[in-house]
Amino acid sequence: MEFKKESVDIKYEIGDDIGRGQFATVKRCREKQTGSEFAAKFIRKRRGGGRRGAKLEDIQREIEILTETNHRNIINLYEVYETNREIILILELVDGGELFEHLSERDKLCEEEASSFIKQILDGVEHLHSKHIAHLDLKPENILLQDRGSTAVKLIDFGLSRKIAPKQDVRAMMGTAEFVAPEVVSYEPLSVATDMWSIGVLTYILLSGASPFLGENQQDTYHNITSLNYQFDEEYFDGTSELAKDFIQNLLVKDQRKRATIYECLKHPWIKHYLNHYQS
Ligand code: PIT
Repeated sequence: MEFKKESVDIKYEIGDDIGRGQFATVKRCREKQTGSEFAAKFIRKRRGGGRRGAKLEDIQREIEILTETNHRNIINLYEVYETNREIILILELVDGGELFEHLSERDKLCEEEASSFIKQILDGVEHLHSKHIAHLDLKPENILLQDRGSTAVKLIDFGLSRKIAPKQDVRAMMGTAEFVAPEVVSYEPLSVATDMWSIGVLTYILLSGASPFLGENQQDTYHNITSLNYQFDEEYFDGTSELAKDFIQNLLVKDQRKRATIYECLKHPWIKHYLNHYQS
């Protein structure tokens, strides 16, 4: 994708902050000619040998992945601008807040609602995995609701995403402790299966409001992950269907090769027939 060198505010009126990351700020913006709204992600470039700002190589990788994807459950990228200090991504505006906030207002979701969110996440992730892209940072903060009151979701934040061809050796220690797979903790090769673990954690949280591996500190959490130390506490899973627990159990599997794939998850009865077996 071409990086435009003219100033972004010739074409767009830049509005309020709607998000913030380590090296980036996301602002609402409006295309002057049409009045259409977008989100602009301003990423500070690393200059010289410092530690402030994102490496150009990492920004480029993020943009390549966003350019390659095109799916209703994945944020769309329209344009890229470049200045001396920043790279600016013009993205689809998703205005309903994080799934994370939706959850904190609701404590936990009924199975119908949880499985309809998970189905959409699976659809987006299937698109990624079919292109050998691993998201590597799936968590409720990176899942946005389309509009207030909407239940349509989109995946964001491809800052850690990687294209991982089969047999390619990609290792990394990153992501949020609660959601990372055992292979991340033990610095073993990652794959698209690394995302499937996170989907297991996400499903567990949506259904119970509790986090399966969260410990007193990060070290505890990592220990719980590598020793597969979790259970379906009756306190939180009272009334949850066996089908839902089976779905989670197929994902929280230590061996990546034995973990359910995206295609297996899409065929799981909890996903396929979610409208028929919820209890409210
Ligand atoms: C919105 C609204 C919002 C945040 C975003 C978009 C962020 C999008 C995003 C962030 C990334 C990335 C791709 C998209 O790689 O509150 O419309 O880090």
